[in-house]
Amino acid sequence: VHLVNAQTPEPVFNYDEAKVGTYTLPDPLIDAKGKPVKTRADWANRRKELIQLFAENVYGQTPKQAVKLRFQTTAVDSSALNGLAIRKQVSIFFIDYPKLPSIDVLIYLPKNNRASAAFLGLNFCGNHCVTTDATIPLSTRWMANTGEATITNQATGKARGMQARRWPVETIVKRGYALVTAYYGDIEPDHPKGWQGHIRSVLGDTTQPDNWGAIGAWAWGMSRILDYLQTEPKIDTKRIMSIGHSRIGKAALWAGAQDERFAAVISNESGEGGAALSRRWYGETVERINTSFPHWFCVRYKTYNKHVVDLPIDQHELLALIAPRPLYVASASDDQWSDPKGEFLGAMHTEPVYKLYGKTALGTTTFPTVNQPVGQTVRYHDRTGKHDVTDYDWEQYLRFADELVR
Ligand code: GTR
Repeated sequence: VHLVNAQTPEPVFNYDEAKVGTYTLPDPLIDAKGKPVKTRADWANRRKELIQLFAENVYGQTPKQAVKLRFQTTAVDSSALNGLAIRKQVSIFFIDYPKLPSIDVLIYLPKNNRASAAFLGLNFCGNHCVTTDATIPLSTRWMANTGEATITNQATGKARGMQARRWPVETIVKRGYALVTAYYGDIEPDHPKGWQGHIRSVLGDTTQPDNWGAIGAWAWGMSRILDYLQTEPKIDTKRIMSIGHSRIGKAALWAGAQDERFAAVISNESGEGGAALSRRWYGETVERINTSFPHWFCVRYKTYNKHVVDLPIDQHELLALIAPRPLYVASASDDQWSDPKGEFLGAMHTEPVYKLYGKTALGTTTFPTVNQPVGQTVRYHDRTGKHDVTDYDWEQYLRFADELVR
């Protein structure tokens, strides 16, 4: 992964369950005025309130104005992946902001007679790193330096296919799903000054403590890709899933929380500021993330660095905003920095909200053993291995999609 700021964990990070401490989580079904949320209609209001609370305190406000888009198909290959798929490349331009770079979308479509469900997820290192396909243009956008693959913040030929292992395109397409991806740095390069020349330089208000951060921008970008997909006849617009790993997983959750057109959300090791409860003192903390990555969240989030208990929300409520849609939260047992238990508990505490819809969320309060997926409308696994996206993870996501995103 690309660490923009070196991670120098200090003072000492807690990895001892006995030292997590006690905490009381805010109740998603008690509104800001202390009134209980009893019906789906009540929840519809509470939902808006929670989105506002996350905007004011965590991710910043997503600008509401509609932005005019122009979609330009730059390439189509009707026999990609040895004839298995249609590969399409589409650039999204901003009509009123011609200086902003386009979002360059790479799409693999199964050759079906019907519209396909799709996984929509941003990538870390350019569309050229998702596949070894040498006809995909090498992105010229800013990239974090990673040895030979990126030199002076530019991708080199060595970057081709670098993260192909994380994107099993062939398997996805064979299972009947489309894959839609774009480089997250097209929306905003991942460094403190990355907002300059990108969407946050033209929308939002930088003087405000709840001006949006990079995660907000990435989430917004996912919704703009979704806007494009609404026009793509080969995609079933009612079955588009938001998916993301780690920091991009945080964005995938925030995108799915705000934009109900996403039919389901998959969070792969999103950790702090994603699926993991903030009030647990375990692994990464609010203070650490705000220090390592000051540009990710709104300025007000930093005021909670030493006062996490004062947050009016916790991350289980972000997950609850996906209800009643299917949600997958995944952890890895060697990725304690992301706090697997905290991610499990985040998923678990969505239960009362799904219940309002007559649905079972996780349906268990027992942290599962490794490689044992659990849950119903909300699913969870803690696989063995490190911070990554593996075939095991995709196997579970495909089954989840087969069963729940029909
Ligand atoms: C880490 C960060 C995590 C996670 C991760 C990643 O350095 O502390 O919150 O976002 O990066 O994106 O891989």
